[in-house]
Amino acid sequence: MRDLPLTAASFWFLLGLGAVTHAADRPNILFIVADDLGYGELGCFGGKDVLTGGGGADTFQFGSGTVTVTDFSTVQGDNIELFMSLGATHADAVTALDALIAATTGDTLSFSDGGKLTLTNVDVHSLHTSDFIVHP
Ligand SMILES: [Ca+2]
Repeated sequence: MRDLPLTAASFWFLLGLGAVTHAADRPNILFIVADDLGYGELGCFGGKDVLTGGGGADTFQFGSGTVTVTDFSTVQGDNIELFMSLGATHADAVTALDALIAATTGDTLSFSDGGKLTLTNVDVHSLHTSDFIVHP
């Protein structure tokens, strides 16, 4: 019987094939433990996300979609971290956010990508850019 030459290419191919087979053998399973959570409440199924903080300083994170923060408080030092591009630089992003705050009446910030962030019982117009963490 003649030995097959094991070239570097065939070695890496077989190694990669083994990795694909191995990955397919193990499904990815994510367990989410929650109390009283229905499928319609998840944002991925069209639900609205509701965020509630605690009594101290909280950072609420917002990237897109429809999100309601129920207890935002500047007195407690809460802030909102925005995961979206509002400008090419940090200064541009802050300027755009400042303009958005100035143009907003009521409790909902509406972003150009369709995202809506509602701060229950907060007049968004009273907020400052320092209440937010922005990224370019
Ligand atoms: Ca808080």
